Amino acid sequence: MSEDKKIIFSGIQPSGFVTLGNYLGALNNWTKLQDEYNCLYCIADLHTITVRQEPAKFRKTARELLMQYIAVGLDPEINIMYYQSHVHQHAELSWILSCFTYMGELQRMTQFKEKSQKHSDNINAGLFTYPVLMASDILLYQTDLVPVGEDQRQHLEITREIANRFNKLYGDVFKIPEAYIGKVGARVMALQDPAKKMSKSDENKNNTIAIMDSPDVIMSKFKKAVTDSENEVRMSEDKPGVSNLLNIYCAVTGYTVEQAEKEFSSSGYGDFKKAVGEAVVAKLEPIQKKFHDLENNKDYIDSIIKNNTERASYLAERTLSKVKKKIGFTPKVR
Ligand code: ATP
Ligand code: LTN
Repeated sequence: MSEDKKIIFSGIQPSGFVTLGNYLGALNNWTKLQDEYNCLYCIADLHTITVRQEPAKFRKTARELLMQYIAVGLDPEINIMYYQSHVHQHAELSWILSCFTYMGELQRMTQFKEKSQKHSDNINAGLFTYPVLMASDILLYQTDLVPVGEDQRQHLEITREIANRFNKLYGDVFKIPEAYIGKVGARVMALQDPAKKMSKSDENKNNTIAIMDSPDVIMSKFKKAVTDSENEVRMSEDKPGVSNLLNIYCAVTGYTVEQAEKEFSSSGYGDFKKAVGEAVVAKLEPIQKKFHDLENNKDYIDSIIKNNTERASYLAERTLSKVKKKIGFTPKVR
């Protein structure tokens, strides 16, 4: 890591195949940052167990997520990409910071409210303290910027609160991070229900496009996407389905909304949806190819995991040991 570059940290949960929402809201933006910043990207597997996982499938999904990081263009020699559960400092700092976080703050988190509604049979304490673990991820690396989608903004705010609170008590221990939210693709909505965000753990697979979906599947999901009773391709709050498709189209092609509206000014929804599907298929094709190449390269992936875990652990330990000292824990006798 070069000392003069700012630090970027982010993560994605291995809770399923990466969606077009994750790609446009997060991964695609990350690939543009790797030269200018020192970037760390974790596979947030500790966060994932806030919802029950089937062990074999979980392990496979986590491995595939790392391969998708690489396939979208994140260079594992430049960026530090690793599993959160391999770096024990995350869980340790999370306990410490949970003692500097108030119940009231956590109760206000919309993700907690949403997830506890969705998993009403398993509202566990981890789901509640999820933002503290996320704050620990970020603060461990003295992060300057956190590129995430709009849905994570609130978690960033609480991270800053916790860091400021800690710093006030103990001096400048943590860098105060800022959210870094891309404009295009910041929030991709579910195709069948554009009032909610596209989410990789959604049970209705017609709501999501996985970046590994085949061209046929992608085309058919766009064909089924909800629009409205008009037949006018226009960005508008009262046209959430069409607006979402336009947003996707612009994000993958690089066109502005005005350009896209003009392009489809005399098209019906059928043609419009087909064009959106085709643009997405074209964008994902090279990613899918790279992913399949990586599937045949087990040793390479293993070596990435080993090296990057070591790099992350070293940095994480620097902050954690400082935190422990400041708090007044008794030093180990060597
Ligand atoms: P889950 O379904 O398990 O909650 P998710 O698909 O919502 O997963 P996360 O792992 O929580 O995704 O998020 C990974 C990254 O993708 C985050 O930076 C998040 O802001 C971004 N992201 C997630 N969903 C969307 C979306 N629909 N639009 C834009 N960005 C998104
Ligand atoms: N909670 C995030 C994933 C995540 C993350 C992080 C993002 C875990 N740790 C640290 C940014 C920084 C999510 O669900 N998108």
